[in-house]
Amino acid sequence: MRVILASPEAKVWSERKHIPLGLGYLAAVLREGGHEVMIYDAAIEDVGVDYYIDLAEAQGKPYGLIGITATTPLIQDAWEMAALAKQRGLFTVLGGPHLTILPNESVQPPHSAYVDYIFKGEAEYTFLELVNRLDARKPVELLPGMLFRRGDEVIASPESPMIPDLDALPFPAHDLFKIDRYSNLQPLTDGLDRQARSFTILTSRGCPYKCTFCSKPVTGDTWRARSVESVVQEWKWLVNGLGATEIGVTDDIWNLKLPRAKELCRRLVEEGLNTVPWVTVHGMKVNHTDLELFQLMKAAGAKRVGFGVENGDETMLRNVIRKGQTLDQVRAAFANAKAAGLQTMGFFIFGMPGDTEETMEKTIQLALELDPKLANFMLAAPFPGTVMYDMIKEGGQVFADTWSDFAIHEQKARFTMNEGYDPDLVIRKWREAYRRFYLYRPERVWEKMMFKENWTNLSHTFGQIRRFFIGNKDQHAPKVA
Ligand code: B12
Ligand code: SF4
Repeated sequence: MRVILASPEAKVWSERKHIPLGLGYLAAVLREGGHEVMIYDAAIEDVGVDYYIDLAEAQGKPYGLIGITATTPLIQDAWEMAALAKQRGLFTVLGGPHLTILPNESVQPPHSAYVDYIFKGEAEYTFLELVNRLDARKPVELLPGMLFRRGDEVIASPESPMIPDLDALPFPAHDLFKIDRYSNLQPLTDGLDRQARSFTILTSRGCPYKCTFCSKPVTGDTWRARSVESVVQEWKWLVNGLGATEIGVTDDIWNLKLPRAKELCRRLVEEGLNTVPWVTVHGMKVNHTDLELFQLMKAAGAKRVGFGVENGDETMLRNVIRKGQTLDQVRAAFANAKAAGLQTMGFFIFGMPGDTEETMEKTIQLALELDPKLANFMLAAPFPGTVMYDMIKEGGQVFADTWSDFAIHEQKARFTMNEGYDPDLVIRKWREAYRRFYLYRPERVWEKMMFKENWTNLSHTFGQIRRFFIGNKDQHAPKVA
């Protein structure tokens, strides 16, 4: 069967265009199963998915099915895409994080009119099985993790599959991505090549930690690793076969097992793969690092490491965020990474329940003290299924009207708490953090001025200034009755 795998555009995150790796995995498995697959990523396409559907139809090789991925803020776009594909007669299948948390919603009216099947969890094998059956015109039966509607009845599997042996999977179909259209992995930051051929790689899936803001519907609290050898082989294909000039490790926690992480670095050096710079896109966990790891990473070609710091207050970190790390461990990780010659990045969250002027001030102070190359300050967003969401449901109020309001980088307050919480103050402190980190320090201003991209792309530069330092009038929290 000819299949389109599609991702809607993340409008709120226009800066970072990464390959949707989950679709790459699904595509690889379908391809091995004998199906013909196209990956459509709205973030990098100039035309709608209907263009490709119509084109294939006109060429007499129509697509039979579309599989659409969705995170929570993108579900509305996923529904719209499914409706469009349904009008053209395709089977429509939805999967991904949002469908794993709230699968039922999409098999209810009005969505049931255009969504045929839902998959929860890691769906490589189950999705292939469905496509095989539809292709062979066999009756569809319930598969693990699947939901669908038969008349008035919703047929639903309680499972949410996870692939036990990641080495058994083929490498993602990296060759199907229009890689020239993706921006580099961290274009918000200076120093990496904007025109890089940027691929991402997953060396493990999941994370055993239980940070209260983190939404991990697909993997839960598991951690499953690929063998170092399998990772090295994929890395080799990216560098030697596909001409990667930048690689991003996008695991939740690739360094959970320190010896394995070190072994991977050593193997990259042995294979001569250390000539291509790589970054840990979403961060490493500070309490699973030491100086030797950073030195080995440096030798293996790593350029920049990111760490989830989150908050500068020890009690917030321990009791509210439950990060499982101390401020001393944070300080040690930054010091060691810098000593090894790596650029550092820090991720900080503003406005968790319990955050006060004092704790947010401590967060700003910590960011200034750690002084990473890049500080990324985010506003807390309560994703359904997280402990944080439950905290707010119990003792506060969520403001979001639609799922797209959950986008992390839409800079407005999404909730308040009944006591001791001021959403307007949160936004003020968040903006103050950006000003104090980037604007009020001459060396940082100088650094930005020396960054060519800030002059060659002025509309982008002004957009960033407005977004981070000035803001929009409508960014106040709604008044609670
Ligand atoms: C890399 C990444 C990004 C990258 C690239 C995203 C992209 N183009 O795909 C960037 C930085 C751009 C990004 C942006 C955002 N991200 Co992001 N991202 C990730 C990260 C770290 C890895 C994604 C990944 O490759 N996973 C590995 C693959 C194998 O898993 P998967 O994608 O879930 O796919 C499997 C299943 O879900 C399922 N499946 C997925 N799609 C489909 C479709 C069909 C048809 C079927 C049958 C099955 C299926 O099968 C796949 C194979 O097993 C995850 C965390 C994580 N560990 O997943 C967060 C994560 C997905 N992101 C998240 C969020 C919130 C966002 C943003 C919305 C942030 C924002 N701006 O507000 C944006 C939205 C962008 C988008 N396209 O959705 C949340 C989602 C939470 C939620 N409840 O939805 C996650 C889980 C992080 C977290 N813990 O909070 N992200
Ligand atoms: S924020 Fe990071 S460390 Fe915490 S649970 Fe999520 S993936 Fe794990």
